[in-house]
Amino acid sequence: LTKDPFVEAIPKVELHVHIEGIITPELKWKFSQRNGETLTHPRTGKVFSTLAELQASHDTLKPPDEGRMDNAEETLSFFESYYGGFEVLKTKQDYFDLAMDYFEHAAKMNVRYCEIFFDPQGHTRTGVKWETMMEGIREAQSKAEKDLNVKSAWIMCFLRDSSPESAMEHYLAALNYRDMIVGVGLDSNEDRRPPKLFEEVFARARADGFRLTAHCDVGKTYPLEHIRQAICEIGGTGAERIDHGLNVVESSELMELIHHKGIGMTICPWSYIRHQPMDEVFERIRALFDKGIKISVASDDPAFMEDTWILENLLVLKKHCNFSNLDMLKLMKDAVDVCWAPEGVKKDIV
Ligand code: ES4
Ligand code: ZN
Repeated sequence: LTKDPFVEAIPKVELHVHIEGIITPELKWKFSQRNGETLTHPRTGKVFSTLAELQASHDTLKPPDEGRMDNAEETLSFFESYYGGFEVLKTKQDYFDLAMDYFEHAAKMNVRYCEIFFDPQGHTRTGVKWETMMEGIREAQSKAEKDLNVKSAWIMCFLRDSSPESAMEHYLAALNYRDMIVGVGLDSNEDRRPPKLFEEVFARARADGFRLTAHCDVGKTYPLEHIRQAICEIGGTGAERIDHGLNVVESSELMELIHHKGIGMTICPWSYIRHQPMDEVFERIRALFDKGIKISVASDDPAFMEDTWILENLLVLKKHCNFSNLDMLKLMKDAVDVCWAPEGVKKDIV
């Protein structure tokens, strides 16, 4: 990707990035060394005795044409590796450093405001206390605002492959930190887990003043019915944004609804290129844009997508959708429109 001073300079809003998607092998190594923990392969139990070994294991997540070893025993699925990585986070300092790593990257790319996903259920199950996690990320958030001019809010995601009861329990616990949290979402494995399963917690969150979003159709194709529930039903009248959901282009009815309701779609090109043909990905994104749907481009999990941040996602999109500088500005303006910052903050971004 060639350098693009115009895109670099645009003040940015990032609305789809997982704090746990920042965990690189380098950060894992740093935290485990600092905490005196041994890192082991989750399947084989083999101890990683060097950073290079850990990096090699992480590399197995790359798409098959990039040297993936097809050794079934050693090759972890994306979710195994991703959620397994939470194990390295033990202390408030770990959470602080992780969040600062994101904020420092964000500041360099002129991100002025971001909404960052976190998956509390993935952390409580490793035995981490809410306070450790929340106070660590809270301190990083304050420091980023003060020293880096990056403002932020958090979106708590429920693991859709866990139970609705667990989601509700975590929702209630998170209310102690509600000043930090702007919305709730749904992530992890979508297989046979439609959004309506979580209606109780979505309805409660909406009644309590949280904004709603949900991941749809990540990586694989899931039923359009999941998107329909997300945009029409959850929380009573449907979510205000959807995360991914590129397969809506197969339904003119859903496209119409998203457009009509002014629902924002967060789009993370590098996440799709891993699984789908380039042409198809960019044709689909182009179709959403041409329809006038509000798109917000973001990075999803930079550590798992060969170090691609919001800037690289914007650049690959510009190139393959043939977007002009003006189109790129339109994308950023739409991101501001669909973000959940207070009006005063929105005015400062643009
Ligand atoms: C995720 Cl469904 C999904 N895809 C990619 N990254 C994720 N992080 C949490 N859920
Ligand atoms: Zn995501």
